[in-house]
Amino acid sequence: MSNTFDAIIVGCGFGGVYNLFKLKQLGLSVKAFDKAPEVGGTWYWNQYPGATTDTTSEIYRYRADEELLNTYPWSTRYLTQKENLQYLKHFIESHDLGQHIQLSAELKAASFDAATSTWTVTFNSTGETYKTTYLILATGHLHTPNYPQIQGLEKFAGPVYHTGDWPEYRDLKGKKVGVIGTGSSGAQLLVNIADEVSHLVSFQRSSQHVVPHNNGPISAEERERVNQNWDKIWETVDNHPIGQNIVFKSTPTMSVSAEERERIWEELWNGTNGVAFMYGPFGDIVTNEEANRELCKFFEKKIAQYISDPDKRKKLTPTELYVKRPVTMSGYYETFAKKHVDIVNYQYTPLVEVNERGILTTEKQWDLDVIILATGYEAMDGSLKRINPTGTHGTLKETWANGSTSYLGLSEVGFPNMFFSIGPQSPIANIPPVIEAQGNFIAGLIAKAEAKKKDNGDNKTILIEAEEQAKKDWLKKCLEIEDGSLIKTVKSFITGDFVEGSNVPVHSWLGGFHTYQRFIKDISDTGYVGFKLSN
Ligand code: NA7
Repeated sequence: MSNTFDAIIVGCGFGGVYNLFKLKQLGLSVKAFDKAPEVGGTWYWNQYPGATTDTTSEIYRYRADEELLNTYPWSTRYLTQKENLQYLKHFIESHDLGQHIQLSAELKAASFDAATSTWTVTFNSTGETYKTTYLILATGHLHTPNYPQIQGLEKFAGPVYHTGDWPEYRDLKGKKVGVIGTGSSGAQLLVNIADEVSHLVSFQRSSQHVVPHNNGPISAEERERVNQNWDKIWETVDNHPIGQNIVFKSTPTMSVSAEERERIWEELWNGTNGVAFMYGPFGDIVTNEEANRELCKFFEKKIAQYISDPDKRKKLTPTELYVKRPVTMSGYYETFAKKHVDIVNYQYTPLVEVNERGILTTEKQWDLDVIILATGYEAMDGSLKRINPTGTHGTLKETWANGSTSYLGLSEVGFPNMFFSIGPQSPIANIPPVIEAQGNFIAGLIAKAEAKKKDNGDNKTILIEAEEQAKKDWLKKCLEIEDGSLIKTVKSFITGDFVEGSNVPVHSWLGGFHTYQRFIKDISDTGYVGFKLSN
């Protein structure tokens, strides 16, 4: 195998595979690498019981492949981890991409050489080295697990697992299990293991609003309806703030009567998911505190319907606004109604330490056989910082000493011909459409550089680099939008400040997937403003 490529992609999850697909269409020589022994990225590493998409199945896929959209089967409203892996493998097979993929290859170093305008990348402890013109880091924005610093964790006698590092079956049958964290991973796990363990304790730093996702089988008729409406479905996705197949209206919450609100929310509770409450029939849930508090009251009533024990109810009722990543999982409150399922809310009984036997809180000692960390990720920039490529003026970590930055969530000044698939300041949304929007943009830029090289006729590499001013303007825009949103009032991976020691000016583009798509389309339509192409 030659050691020189036009493009190297790091990561073979949904992002890496899409970029491989696009760059092969340009006729480039491309190799995609992944440290895992299988493709799948997040869907390979997250094999904890119950791992499922929280986006509906018909839109958790590549819209670029219309034939596959029409023929590929799925069984339920939400895709299981296994189905996602199967889909990705099928996509790779149908487009004959497997020959361009190398697995069990962990990136160790990447550096840019200005004299030759090439990137040198080194894999594995064996030091296999490759040269490339373009480097795409598709390493996953939710990939590097967040292992929190919990006093005494290393003293625990039993195994400690992390939901984000769970590539194989683990036996929990009959065990006393403690789960720390209740984001989407924690909620899915708790519901799915409750009946096989002997005792389950959920340790919550802050309790979350959990809305049913109303999963169920997809009938042949429903599937046919989806097939008949593809264009309309993707139009809806393109107009939704987080890229969902949910109609998003601008109606202010308080503009309708209390009875009407109640009726609408009841309908959502019984038929949709958490996202529909945030970005659905009302347009101001994340911008108007009064509207948000009204919704929280509705959720409180719901929790009370499921949990009769007043102590458990208090611990399960969030005190924060409904602005975190919406957690959506049916059966969550029913699980806590079970006698062998307990909750510890740090707000009332803080964790003191982990010891050999389990977890000690200010209230009591919880004896455990297994501890599971469902504590999320060093989101957006964690994997990129670990790779820490060296550009023209130093390393990425040096560039990000005051917080991770980007231009458009996909490039960084000082790192020519290097791109991120979902870097910092990318939109928080249904992931496949964001991957496609960014992948199309990157492929367009590379096509432009390749055409320029051809026109020049000297075969000299064209360097694509974001301009400093364009990056500054972009970050200013991101900050302004964040300022106008209630999302910043609560810590989460979206705001980027929930991992100890993290340091970010603004983690995500909160203007919505719909506006981001239009914004980057305008940029590509006007000749990729903000990027300089030089050699
Ligand atoms: P999330 O959504 O980031 O959730 C992480 C959870 O872990 C959340 O409940 C956190 O509590 C909790 N956490 C984090 N650090 C700690 C410490 N130090 N102590 C106790 N609890 C902690 O990650 P997920 O894996 O669930 O989901 C990520 C995405 O994957 C999700 O949005 C879907 O798109 C799929 P907090 O709420 O911050 O108090």
